[in-house]
Amino acid sequence: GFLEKVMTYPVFLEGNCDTSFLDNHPKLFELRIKKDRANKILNFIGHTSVNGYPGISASKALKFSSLREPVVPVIPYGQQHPRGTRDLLREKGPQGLAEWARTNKQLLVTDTTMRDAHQSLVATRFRTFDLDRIAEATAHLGGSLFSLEMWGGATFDVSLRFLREDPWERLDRLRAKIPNILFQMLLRGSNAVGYTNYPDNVVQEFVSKAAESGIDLFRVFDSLNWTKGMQVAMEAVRKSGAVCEAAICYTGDILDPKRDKYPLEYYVNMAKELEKMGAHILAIKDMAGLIKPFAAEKLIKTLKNEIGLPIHLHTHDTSSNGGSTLLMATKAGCDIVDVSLSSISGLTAQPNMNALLATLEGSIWDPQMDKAGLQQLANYWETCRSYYAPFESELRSGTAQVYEHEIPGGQYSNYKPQVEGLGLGDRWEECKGMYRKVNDMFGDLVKVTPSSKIVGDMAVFMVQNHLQPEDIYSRGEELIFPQGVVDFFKGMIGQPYGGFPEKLQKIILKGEPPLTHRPGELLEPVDFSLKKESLELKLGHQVSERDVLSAVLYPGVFEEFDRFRQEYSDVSVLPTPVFFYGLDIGNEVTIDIEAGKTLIVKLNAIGRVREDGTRNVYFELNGEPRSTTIKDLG
Ligand code: 3PY
Ligand code: ZN
Repeated sequence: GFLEKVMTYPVFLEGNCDTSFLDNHPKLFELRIKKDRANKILNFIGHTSVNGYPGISASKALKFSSLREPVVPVIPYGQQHPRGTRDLLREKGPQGLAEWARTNKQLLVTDTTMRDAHQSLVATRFRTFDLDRIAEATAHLGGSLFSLEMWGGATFDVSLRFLREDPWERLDRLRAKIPNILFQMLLRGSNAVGYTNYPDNVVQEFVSKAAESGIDLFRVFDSLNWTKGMQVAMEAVRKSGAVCEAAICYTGDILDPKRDKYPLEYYVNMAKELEKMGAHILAIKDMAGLIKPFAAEKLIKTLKNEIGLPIHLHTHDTSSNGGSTLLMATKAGCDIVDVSLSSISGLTAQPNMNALLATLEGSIWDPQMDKAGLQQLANYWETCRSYYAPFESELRSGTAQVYEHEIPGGQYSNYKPQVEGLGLGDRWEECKGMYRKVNDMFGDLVKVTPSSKIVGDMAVFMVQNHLQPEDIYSRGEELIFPQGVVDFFKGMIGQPYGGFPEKLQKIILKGEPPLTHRPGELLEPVDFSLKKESLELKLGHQVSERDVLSAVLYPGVFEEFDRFRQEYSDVSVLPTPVFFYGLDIGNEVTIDIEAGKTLIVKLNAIGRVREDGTRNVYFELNGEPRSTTIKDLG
């Protein structure tokens, strides 16, 4: 029974059981629910088989039977994990690790396959199922990676809202299988993993829980490069004992004298400030892939002379110049670079890891990694990527047009469907052009989540309403602007470098006074215990402290996720092909709902629609007939 379960629970046995023990391990309460777990899963499969998956149109949906199983590299049973950077962090601490990275001659490599690369190619849709299955092999074959970026950015939002899985559980599952490599996340400063400023204590609590749950390195940025918006997060990271990597977002072109708002000195000054603020590592976050190869060389060389921190370069390959950029940066003394496994690289994602390693072979920078092993990992992802085809953008090759529109890689794969969803698909070129016009109108901004989303929303609004910049100035008073745009001009995500364009600010705020303080100073702190009580009351069951954080960060979204989980149980156990596309008659799938408990599900028939819009779906579950009734939404 319950007691026995508690007494044999690993965390309990380790003695980590103060009063929050039961709150933090809701798995102990799962006994009751387990019985109808299979029914819930069948309901979900029936529903998806009949209605498809929300957000995937019937014309884009794939067939379960056309998708292959990936080959998971076999790691000999009992083989020890290679010693990795996480062991080094434990031994040396964040400062010592940073010093090691700075003085180490070989180039260090971060793999973004599990976060930014899929955010940028397939709108962050990679599921825990596919990540989990390759985790063990990644720990072994990628054992000499500097870090794995596997959390943060849009993963939180997309997991809860779209994939209906708990991002914290993803972290737990990967952490359990990858104990040796640093886990890195992207943190949007005061916007945490959301799109708006949160109260300071929310950012602090989030960082503390994320570190406790296994994040070793936080890349902190502010979407306007406003260092005041990074301070609370950076201090929280340092306090947690994790590595504090502070990022400068790169925009414009330091080699173009006409783009003089962000010259070389701008970046040097900000780097010095971040060093003073306590960064262990400095990141250059080139979210749109705008840093050209010679610019990277110049910037890295200068920064290496001006500051004493190791430098971590992040870029996107949208132009297809990414490989050249990384090579020039490496020659200039860059310490760490972001790349992704070949099959999930290029285009709006990171440059190709396997190709970069081949380039460096035999040079003084050669990280001497397991190339054959990394190829196996790439092969695994090549198969998995096919499951996510409906989320691919139609970009087929690199494009120098990115130097014009400046759309971040992580936004591109969302912006395109956003534009299509509004019926503006045939005006895509116009939308990209308007994005740049809005940027210039807003005073040439750093564009990265959430400032990039504001520019995108304004551009779409203008295209939709057939407006040009001059119309905004002449008839702005009568227009109702998107709320995000109004909030931005109010100062709700901070202050842009060089200030707001005043005339436009007056028009958009319609006389309301803007904020000049840091929003976090004005936002009421969240009372977490009160929030926990009200959430439990609302949901009718116990929640963990991590659930409370999810609910605070994503109000409404978390509650809906929870309702979904009550109705269908934990769907992260489903293989991706059945999760997105359901089954056709005669298809069979094997589902491990937990260790030692397997469901073999075969779809036998789908009944006719009845008067009330429902249908019966007939399955075979582990050889026994089962049926379920679902609502036909078509
Ligand atoms: C994010 O904030 O999600 C990003 O990837 C920014 O580049
Ligand atoms: Zn990025």
